Amino acid sequence: MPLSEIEITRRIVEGFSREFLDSLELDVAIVGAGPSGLVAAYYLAREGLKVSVFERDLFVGGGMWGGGMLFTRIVVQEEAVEILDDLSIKLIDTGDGYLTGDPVEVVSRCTVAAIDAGAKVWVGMSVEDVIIREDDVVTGVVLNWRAVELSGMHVDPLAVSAKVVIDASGHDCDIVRTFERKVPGCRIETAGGAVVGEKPMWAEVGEKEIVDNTREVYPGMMVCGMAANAAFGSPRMGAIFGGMFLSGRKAAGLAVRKVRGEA
Ligand code: 48F
Repeated sequence: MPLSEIEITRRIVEGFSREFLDSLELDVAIVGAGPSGLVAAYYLAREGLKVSVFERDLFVGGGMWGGGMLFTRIVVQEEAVEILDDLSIKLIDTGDGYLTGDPVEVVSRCTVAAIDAGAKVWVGMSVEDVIIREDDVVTGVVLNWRAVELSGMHVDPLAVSAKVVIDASGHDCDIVRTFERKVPGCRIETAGGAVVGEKPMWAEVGEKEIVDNTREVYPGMMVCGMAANAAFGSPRMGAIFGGMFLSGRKAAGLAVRKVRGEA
Protein backbone atom coordinates (compact mmCIF):
# COMPACT_ATOMS: atom_id res chain seq x y z
CA MET A 1 0.00 0.00 0.00
CA PRO A 2 1.48 3.38 -0.93
CA LEU A 3 2.38 5.64 1.98
CA SER A 4 0.41 8.90 1.98
CA GLU A 5 2.20 12.22 2.19
CA ILE A 6 0.87 12.63 5.70
CA GLU A 7 2.24 9.26 6.78
CA ILE A 8 5.63 10.07 5.24
CA THR A 9 5.62 13.32 7.23
CA ARG A 10 4.53 11.57 10.42
CA ARG A 11 7.36 9.04 10.19
CA ILE A 12 9.95 11.73 9.63
CA VAL A 13 8.79 13.98 12.47
CA GLU A 14 8.26 11.09 14.90
CA GLY A 15 11.54 9.39 14.00
CA PHE A 16 13.55 12.58 14.37
CA SER A 17 11.82 13.60 17.60
CA ARG A 18 12.33 10.18 19.17
CA GLU A 19 16.05 10.24 18.47
CA PHE A 20 16.50 13.86 19.48
CA LEU A 21 14.63 13.37 22.76
CA ASP A 22 16.81 10.35 23.39
CA SER A 23 19.91 12.56 22.89
CA LEU A 24 19.05 15.39 25.28
CA GLU A 25 21.29 14.08 28.06
CA LEU A 26 24.62 12.91 26.74
CA ASP A 27 27.83 11.64 28.20
CA VAL A 28 29.79 13.40 25.47
CA ALA A 29 28.86 16.02 22.86
CA ILE A 30 31.35 16.37 20.01
CA VAL A 31 31.37 19.52 17.91
CA GLY A 32 32.34 18.71 14.33
CA ALA A 33 32.32 15.54 12.24
CA GLY A 34 35.80 15.93 10.79
CA PRO A 35 38.29 13.07 11.14
CA SER A 36 39.19 13.82 14.76
CA GLY A 37 35.55 14.15 15.86
CA LEU A 38 34.47 10.95 14.09
CA VAL A 39 37.35 8.93 15.54
CA ALA A 40 36.63 10.27 19.03
CA ALA A 41 32.96 9.33 18.57
CA TYR A 42 33.90 5.79 17.54
CA TYR A 43 36.08 5.12 20.59
CA LEU A 44 33.60 6.73 22.99
CA ALA A 45 30.66 4.75 21.63
CA ARG A 46 32.72 1.57 21.70
CA GLU A 47 33.09 2.10 25.45
CA GLY A 48 29.31 2.25 25.75
CA LEU A 49 29.07 6.01 26.31
CA LYS A 50 26.14 8.01 24.99
CA VAL A 51 27.69 10.26 22.37
CA SER A 52 26.42 12.63 19.70
CA VAL A 53 28.39 14.48 17.05
CA PHE A 54 26.92 17.81 15.94
CA GLU A 55 27.99 18.86 12.46
CA ARG A 56 26.93 22.14 10.95
CA ASP A 57 27.38 21.04 7.34
CA LEU A 58 24.99 18.61 5.69
CA PHE A 59 27.87 16.20 5.21
CA VAL A 60 30.46 14.59 7.46
CA GLY A 61 34.22 14.41 6.94
CA GLY A 62 35.24 18.05 7.45
CA GLY A 63 38.45 18.87 5.64
CA MET A 64 39.34 15.32 4.67
CA TRP A 65 37.38 14.95 1.40
CA GLY A 66 39.65 17.12 -0.71
CA GLY A 67 42.95 15.36 0.13
CA GLY A 68 45.74 17.84 -0.58
CA MET A 69 44.74 20.71 -2.87
CA LEU A 70 42.00 18.53 -4.41
CA PHE A 71 44.47 15.75 -5.26
CA THR A 72 42.24 13.25 -3.54
CA ARG A 73 44.77 11.25 -1.56
CA ILE A 74 45.70 11.52 2.09
CA VAL A 75 48.85 10.43 3.92
CA VAL A 76 48.82 8.63 7.26
CA GLN A 77 51.84 7.69 9.33
CA GLU A 78 52.20 4.15 10.64
CA GLU A 79 51.76 5.23 14.29
CA ALA A 80 48.05 5.41 13.44
CA VAL A 81 47.81 1.96 11.83
CA GLU A 82 46.22 0.47 14.94
CA ILE A 83 43.40 3.01 14.64
CA LEU A 84 43.01 2.35 10.91
CA ASP A 85 42.70 -1.35 11.71
CA ASP A 86 40.03 -0.66 14.34
CA LEU A 87 38.09 1.32 11.74
CA SER A 88 38.62 -1.35 9.02
CA ILE A 89 40.46 1.15 6.83
CA LYS A 90 42.92 -0.39 4.37
CA LEU A 91 45.46 2.08 3.00
CA ILE A 92 48.35 1.57 0.56
CA ASP A 93 51.59 1.05 2.48
CA THR A 94 54.34 2.98 0.73
CA GLY A 95 56.92 1.00 2.73
CA ASP A 96 58.63 3.97 4.38
CA GLY A 97 56.49 4.29 7.49
CA TYR A 98 53.68 6.06 5.66
CA LEU A 99 50.45 4.97 4.00
CA THR A 100 48.27 6.71 1.46
CA GLY A 101 44.54 6.45 1.03
CA ASP A 102 41.42 7.64 -0.70
CA PRO A 103 39.58 10.18 1.48
CA VAL A 104 36.19 9.00 0.23
CA GLU A 105 36.92 5.57 1.67
CA VAL A 106 38.45 6.93 4.88
CA VAL A 107 35.60 9.35 5.64
CA SER A 108 33.01 6.68 4.87
CA ARG A 109 34.63 4.03 7.05
CA CYS A 110 35.19 6.42 9.98
CA THR A 111 31.53 7.42 9.80
CA VAL A 112 30.16 3.89 9.54
CA ALA A 113 32.44 2.71 12.36
CA ALA A 114 31.24 5.50 14.65
CA ILE A 115 27.58 4.87 13.86
CA ASP A 116 27.91 1.08 14.14
CA ALA A 117 29.55 1.53 17.54
CA GLY A 118 26.46 3.48 18.67
CA ALA A 119 27.32 7.16 18.12
CA LYS A 120 24.69 9.47 16.71
CA VAL A 121 25.81 11.95 14.05
CA TRP A 122 23.58 15.00 13.49
CA VAL A 123 24.08 17.12 10.38
CA GLY A 124 22.90 20.64 9.62
CA MET A 125 23.17 21.56 13.31
CA SER A 126 25.54 24.27 14.50
CA VAL A 127 26.83 24.47 18.02
CA GLU A 128 26.61 28.18 18.69
CA ASP A 129 27.47 28.20 22.37
CA VAL A 130 27.95 26.02 25.46
CA ILE A 131 25.99 25.79 28.71
CA ILE A 132 27.88 26.74 31.87
CA ARG A 133 27.34 26.60 35.59
CA GLU A 134 28.88 29.24 37.87
CA ASP A 135 31.31 30.22 35.07
CA ASP A 136 33.54 27.32 35.96
CA VAL A 137 32.17 24.21 34.33
CA VAL A 138 30.84 23.47 30.87
CA THR A 139 27.77 21.25 31.03
CA GLY A 140 26.40 21.04 27.48
CA VAL A 141 26.00 22.57 24.04
CA VAL A 142 23.61 25.10 22.55
CA LEU A 143 22.27 24.19 19.11
CA ASN A 144 20.67 25.86 16.19
CA TRP A 145 20.05 24.89 12.58
CA ARG A 146 22.90 25.95 10.34
CA ALA A 147 20.27 27.22 7.91
CA VAL A 148 18.94 29.55 10.59
CA GLU A 149 22.45 30.74 11.37
CA LEU A 150 23.16 31.43 7.69
CA SER A 151 19.86 33.24 7.18
CA GLY A 152 20.61 35.66 10.00
CA MET A 153 17.09 35.22 11.41
CA HIS A 154 16.79 35.66 15.15
CA VAL A 155 15.68 32.22 16.31
CA ASP A 156 16.47 31.11 19.83
CA PRO A 157 18.46 27.90 20.14
CA LEU A 158 17.88 24.63 22.01
CA ALA A 159 20.30 22.87 24.34
CA VAL A 160 21.62 19.40 25.12
CA SER A 161 23.48 18.48 28.30
CA ALA A 162 26.79 16.62 28.24
CA LYS A 163 29.26 15.57 30.91
CA VAL A 164 32.03 16.42 28.46
CA VAL A 165 32.04 18.69 25.41
CA ILE A 166 34.76 18.07 22.83
CA ASP A 167 35.63 20.93 20.49
CA ALA A 168 36.60 19.13 17.26
CA SER A 169 35.61 22.11 15.14
CA GLY A 170 38.90 22.30 13.22
CA HIS A 171 41.18 25.21 12.45
CA ASP A 172 38.96 27.90 14.00
CA CYS A 173 38.65 26.25 17.42
CA ASP A 174 35.18 27.72 17.25
CA ILE A 175 33.70 26.59 20.55
CA VAL A 176 36.56 27.51 22.84
CA ARG A 177 36.86 30.90 21.13
CA THR A 178 33.15 31.57 21.61
CA PHE A 179 33.49 30.56 25.24
CA GLU A 180 36.41 32.97 25.73
CA ARG A 181 34.42 35.81 24.16
CA LYS A 182 31.43 35.18 26.40
CA VAL A 183 33.29 34.55 29.63
CA PRO A 184 35.84 37.36 29.78
CA GLY A 185 38.66 36.55 32.13
CA CYS A 186 38.22 32.80 31.85
CA ARG A 187 41.57 31.07 31.59
CA ILE A 188 41.94 28.05 29.38
CA GLU A 189 44.80 25.61 29.85
CA THR A 190 47.33 27.25 27.50
CA ALA A 191 50.42 29.06 28.77
CA GLY A 192 48.76 32.45 28.21
CA GLY A 193 45.32 31.29 29.34
CA ALA A 194 43.77 31.97 25.92
CA VAL A 195 43.48 30.40 22.44
CA VAL A 196 46.76 31.14 20.68
CA GLY A 197 45.72 30.31 17.09
CA GLU A 198 47.39 27.87 14.75
CA LYS A 199 50.84 28.55 13.35
CA PRO A 200 51.93 28.24 9.68
CA MET A 201 52.56 24.81 8.21
CA TRP A 202 55.19 22.53 9.74
CA ALA A 203 53.92 19.00 9.31
CA GLU A 204 56.41 17.20 11.53
CA VAL A 205 55.93 19.48 14.53
CA GLY A 206 52.18 19.81 14.03
CA GLU A 207 51.74 16.04 13.97
CA LYS A 208 53.90 15.59 17.05
CA GLU A 209 52.28 18.30 19.15
CA ILE A 210 48.65 17.58 18.33
CA VAL A 211 48.46 14.59 20.66
CA ASP A 212 49.93 16.50 23.57
CA ASN A 213 47.60 19.43 22.84
CA THR A 214 44.57 17.15 23.05
CA ARG A 215 43.33 17.90 26.55
CA GLU A 216 40.67 19.29 28.78
CA VAL A 217 41.17 23.05 28.45
CA TYR A 218 38.41 24.09 30.82
CA PRO A 219 36.40 21.93 33.22
CA GLY A 220 34.05 19.91 31.03
CA MET A 221 35.53 21.11 27.72
CA MET A 222 38.24 19.34 25.69
CA VAL A 223 39.91 20.10 22.37
CA CYS A 224 40.94 17.62 19.70
CA GLY A 225 42.14 17.66 16.10
CA MET A 226 43.14 21.00 14.59
CA ALA A 227 41.17 22.77 17.30
CA ALA A 228 43.80 21.45 19.75
CA ASN A 229 46.68 22.84 17.68
CA ALA A 230 44.84 26.14 17.26
CA ALA A 231 44.23 26.35 21.01
CA PHE A 232 47.87 25.82 21.87
CA GLY A 233 49.48 27.65 18.94
CA SER A 234 50.96 24.64 17.17
CA PRO A 235 51.48 24.48 13.40
CA ARG A 236 49.07 23.19 10.78
CA MET A 237 50.19 20.17 8.80
CA GLY A 238 48.24 19.81 5.56
CA ALA A 239 46.98 16.51 4.18
CA ILE A 240 48.65 14.15 6.65
CA PHE A 241 46.03 12.71 9.00
CA GLY A 242 47.58 10.32 11.51
CA GLY A 243 47.64 13.08 14.11
CA MET A 244 43.90 13.67 13.69
CA PHE A 245 43.18 10.00 14.35
CA LEU A 246 45.56 9.80 17.32
CA SER A 247 44.11 13.01 18.75
CA GLY A 248 40.53 11.72 18.39
CA ARG A 249 41.44 8.50 20.17
CA LYS A 250 43.21 10.35 22.97
CA ALA A 251 40.25 12.73 23.47
CA ALA A 252 37.95 9.72 23.72
CA GLY A 253 40.18 8.10 26.35
CA LEU A 254 40.29 11.28 28.43
CA ALA A 255 36.53 11.75 28.17
CA VAL A 256 35.83 8.14 29.15
CA ARG A 257 37.88 8.57 32.32
CA LYS A 258 36.19 11.87 33.12
CA VAL A 259 32.67 10.50 32.62
CA ARG A 260 33.49 7.47 34.76
CA GLY A 261 34.89 9.72 37.48
CA GLU A 262 38.40 8.27 37.10
CA ALA A 263 40.02 11.63 36.26
O1 48F B 1 38.15 20.82 9.86
P1 48F B 1 37.91 19.42 10.26
O2 48F B 1 38.19 18.35 9.27
O3 48F B 1 38.68 19.21 11.64
P2 48F B 1 39.68 18.09 12.21
O4 48F B 1 38.95 16.89 12.61
O5 48F B 1 40.59 17.70 10.96
C1 48F B 1 41.41 18.62 10.30
C2 48F B 1 41.70 18.07 8.92
O6 48F B 1 40.52 17.88 8.19
C3 48F B 1 42.63 18.92 8.07
C4 48F B 1 44.02 18.93 8.55
C5 48F B 1 44.78 17.64 8.43
O7 48F B 1 46.11 17.82 8.77
O8 48F B 1 44.51 19.92 9.01
O9 48F B 1 42.11 20.25 7.95
O10 48F B 1 40.49 18.80 13.20
O11 48F B 1 36.39 19.24 10.71
C6 48F B 1 35.78 20.13 11.59
C7 48F B 1 34.28 20.03 11.40
O12 48F B 1 33.65 20.81 12.39
C8 48F B 1 32.52 21.46 11.80
C9 48F B 1 32.98 21.80 10.39
O13 48F B 1 31.87 22.00 9.52
C10 48F B 1 33.80 20.57 10.04
O14 48F B 1 33.03 19.56 9.42
N1 48F B 1 32.22 22.62 12.65
C11 48F B 1 32.99 23.73 12.85
N2 48F B 1 32.39 24.56 13.70
C12 48F B 1 31.22 23.98 14.06
C13 48F B 1 31.10 22.74 13.38
C14 48F B 1 30.13 24.36 14.91
N3 48F B 1 30.16 25.51 15.58
N4 48F B 1 29.08 23.53 15.02
C15 48F B 1 29.04 22.35 14.36
N5 48F B 1 30.03 21.95 13.52
